[in-house]
Amino acid sequence: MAEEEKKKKSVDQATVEMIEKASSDGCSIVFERAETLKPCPIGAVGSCCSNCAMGPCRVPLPKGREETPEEKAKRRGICGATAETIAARNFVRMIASGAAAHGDHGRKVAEVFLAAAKGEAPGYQVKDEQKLLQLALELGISIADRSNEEIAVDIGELAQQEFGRQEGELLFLRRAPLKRQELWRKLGVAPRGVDREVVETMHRTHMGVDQDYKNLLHQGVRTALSDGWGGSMIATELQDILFGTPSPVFSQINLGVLKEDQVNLLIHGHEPQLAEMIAVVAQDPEMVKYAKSKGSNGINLVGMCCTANEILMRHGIPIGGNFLQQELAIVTGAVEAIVVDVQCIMQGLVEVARCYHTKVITTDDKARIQGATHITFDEYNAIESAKSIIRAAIDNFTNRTKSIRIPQYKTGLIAGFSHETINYLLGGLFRASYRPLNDNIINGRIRGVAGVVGCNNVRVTHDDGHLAMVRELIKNDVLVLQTGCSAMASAKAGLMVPEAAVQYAGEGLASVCEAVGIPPVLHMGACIDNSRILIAATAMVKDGGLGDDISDLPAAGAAPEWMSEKAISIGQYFVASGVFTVFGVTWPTLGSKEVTDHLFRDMEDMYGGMWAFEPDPVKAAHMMIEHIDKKRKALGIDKARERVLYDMAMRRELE
Ligand code: BF8
Ligand code: SF4
Repeated sequence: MAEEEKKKKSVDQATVEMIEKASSDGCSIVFERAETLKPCPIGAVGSCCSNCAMGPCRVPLPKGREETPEEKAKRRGICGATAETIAARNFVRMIASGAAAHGDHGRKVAEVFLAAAKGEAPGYQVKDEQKLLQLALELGISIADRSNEEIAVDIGELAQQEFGRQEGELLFLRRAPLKRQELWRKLGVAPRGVDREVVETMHRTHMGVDQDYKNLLHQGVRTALSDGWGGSMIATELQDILFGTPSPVFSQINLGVLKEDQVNLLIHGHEPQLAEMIAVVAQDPEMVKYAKSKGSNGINLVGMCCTANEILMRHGIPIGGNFLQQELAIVTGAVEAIVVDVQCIMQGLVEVARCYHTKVITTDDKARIQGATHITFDEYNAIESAKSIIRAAIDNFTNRTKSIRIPQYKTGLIAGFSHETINYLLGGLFRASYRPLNDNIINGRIRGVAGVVGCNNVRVTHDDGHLAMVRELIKNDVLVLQTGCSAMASAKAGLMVPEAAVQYAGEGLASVCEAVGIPPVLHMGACIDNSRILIAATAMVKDGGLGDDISDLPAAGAAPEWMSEKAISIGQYFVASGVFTVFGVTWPTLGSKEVTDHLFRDMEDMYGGMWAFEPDPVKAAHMMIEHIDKKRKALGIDKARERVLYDMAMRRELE
């Protein structure tokens, strides 16, 4: 592989080194598969329908020119479905799948939560009493003279009902700014139950049902809202109560956190109930003793993908890396077991593991992988389940074969910026508020706020899009909130420590970060925790001075390296909540101008937020900044920023 070619695969040195090692070990990984398997250009833009057995029908646009009206009229599937219908159907199916993934995660948390409250899931109990009581009050559940468990049972039952709710609307919609709630009701997109919206989308996109692209996209919005203000939010809230609300915590990230002399147990996936229990049991002296009996120096627990974010936020457990590094962790030759549950787990792991001694252990009965070892993680017998998983990893320590090489890269980071933490850090324990943030936005030191989230995608240089965008934003005084694999990219590059403010942020943002002692880029958790960003945005609105709806805020969102259907659901609920949201890599409706225009333009008139597509991350950052400035102007605070900048120029002259 030429040096340049390797550089293009990743900007992360640990990743580059392991790609090289994989190739010299003769082991096929995602970066290599991406070279031989190119994306289908027709499917990539949403112009292929496979919803019935008369197809698949491909309806591509003519290459390199506009289509004629005659061509457009003929661009239809066998059933007569237009290119618009096909693109819209594909798009809203992505939303349904993403919302289903987040929703099912939320449902599982609710189940464990309820079981824990009833005393049926030993090992789990309420960790954050304050949040439990607050949520009970919010949901109208009586707390007088009742035990935490009794209250939790009521909350758990109510949460479960949200999935199967047949009519009315999701309870957490009430958390949004009033104006936003009214808009959703007026437009008819306030979601009923999470399951109901997902099922209806699947029904509507079945052959021969909904064949009006605007009507399809309308249902897509409703489904996405059932994710952001439903499934994901339920997951985040109940996880916080059960496992603790995150607060600032220091840790380290990148493959260099693996330890040659210890049993390395990687935990990968999304649902924290497994990871939480493994984190506890791995510290059990009996387990540590067993690990030592095999010649190791202990057990090193390392996270991967969103599960990593969950246990990082709550326990400071180090992160091995983001999505495109999952196979590479195995390539180090030092991983005894990679324990997985659901979502973003590449089937390729099993093939890569065959090159080394690593055991891939699946734990969720709904997510098995051929060739992996399956050990069911039973939440009702969690401690024992966790023990047998850890024992399997320990037993594998003596089987190490291939040369071990752990890339010596790891970076420090501060994580744990939940909504509660931000509120407290800014306002103090007794007067927790977003006031200082709003004030600094109004006075122009902070230009605005951006959520930069989402995946890695092997079709673009690993981590490059995230870093280029985030650096550009903070340089221009935009405070960045992050989740998912995007957060990990910034953490690896050293953007999530307070010192990064002076080094990379504009003077205004840097001065605020220094005063409060926070990094310019805040880690808010896993992808389901994008619901925390919705809550933070709402808190900003409620604190006053920045308009009366999320769409008034000088804010924007982005997923520069997205790949998952979950990302589309997230993007759509951000847009429908009033946020301008720009995606990179590729855009799945480009096969239809009408559908794309509806998402990119009409939605702004409808929701005050809209989609955009820009593969160049720096250009995308400037689109976000432009949108932020537009909102500042509408709020009448654009002049304040000019004054702040002038002051600084003057200050420099004086120096
Ligand atoms: O839920 S950012 S690659 S790990 S989908 Fe997957 Fe994307 Fe990573 Fe987390 Ni989110
Ligand atoms: Fe083709 Fe229509 Fe069947 Fe889709 S639903 S595969 S467009 S015939």
